[in-house]
Amino acid sequence: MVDRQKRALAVHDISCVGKCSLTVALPIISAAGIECSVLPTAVLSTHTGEFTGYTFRDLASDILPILDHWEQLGIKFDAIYTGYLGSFDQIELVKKLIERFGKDALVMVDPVMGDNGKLYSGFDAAFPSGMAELCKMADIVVPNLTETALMLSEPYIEGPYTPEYINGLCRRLKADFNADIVLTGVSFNKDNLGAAYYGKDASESGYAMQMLIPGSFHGTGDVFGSSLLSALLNGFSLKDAAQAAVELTVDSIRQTEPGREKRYGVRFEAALPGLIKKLGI
Ligand code: PXL
Repeated sequence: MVDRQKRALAVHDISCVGKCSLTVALPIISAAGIECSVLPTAVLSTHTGEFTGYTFRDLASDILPILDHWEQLGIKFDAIYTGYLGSFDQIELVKKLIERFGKDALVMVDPVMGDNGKLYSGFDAAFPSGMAELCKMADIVVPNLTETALMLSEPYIEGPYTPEYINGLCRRLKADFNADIVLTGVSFNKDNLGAAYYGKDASESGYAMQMLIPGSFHGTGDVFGSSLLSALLNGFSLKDAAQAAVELTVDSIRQTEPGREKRYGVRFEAALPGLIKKLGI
C-alpha cells in the first residue's frame, strides 16, 4: 500500500537569484519525498549577503489571509520549518502561524539573521530578541554561532572552539528554548567543521563533523536545515539527521566549481542523489 505522504511548510523568503531560502528548501525537501508547501515571507532580487542594490518586497500583509484560507480548507502540516523572516513584524505573524498550525507538527526554527559575527543587512539590534522569543515555540532550533551569540547576548568568538565552550552554548540555548538544538559552524581545529546536536532531554548529544573545505559559502545554512528536516521526517534520529545534513552540505560545497563566486551559492543539486540514497527513498 502507498503510505501517507508527509507535508512540510517552508517559511522563508524567495531570493530570486543566489541559491538560498526557498530556492534551496523546495528542491531538497521535495527530493526527500516530502510535499513542500511554502509561505514566502518576502521577494528579493537576490539575497542580502555580498549583494547591494537588491529589491525587497515584504509579503507580511499576505500572511494572515493565507492562514485564514488554509484554516477554511482544514490544511495540516507534519512540519513547519521557518528561516529568513523579512521584518520584525513577521516574527509575530509566524508565532500566530505556529499557534494555529503547529500543534501536531514538528516545528523547526532556523533563526536566520547573521553570520561571521555580524547581523545580516536590513536587521536592527532588536531583531535577535524577537527571534529568541520565536525559538521558544520550536521543537528544534538550528542556529549558527553568530545567531547563538546574538540570542544569548554573548560576544561572538571565532573558532576553533573547545568542546566545553560548544557544550555550554548548547546547554544555554536548550535552557532558554526548551527545544532540541543543532548548532552549526562548529570547528574544533583548523581541519574540521560541522554541527553539535543536543537533545532536549539530553539523551542524545554529540558532534557531526567533516573535513573542512576552506571559504565561507553562501546558502549552506539553508542546505543544512532543509536536509536536517528531510532526514528527521524520514525517521532519522537527531544524531543521524545531523550527520546526513553535514554530509549533504559538505558534498554540495565539494561539487561547486572552485572559481565560482561564493555569493551565488553551492551546487547542492549535484549532491541530491547522495541524499536520496542515504534516506533510502
Ligand atoms: O541564507 C540565508 C538568507 C536567506 N534569505 C536572505 C538572505 C540570507 C542571508 O544572507 O539575505 C534574503
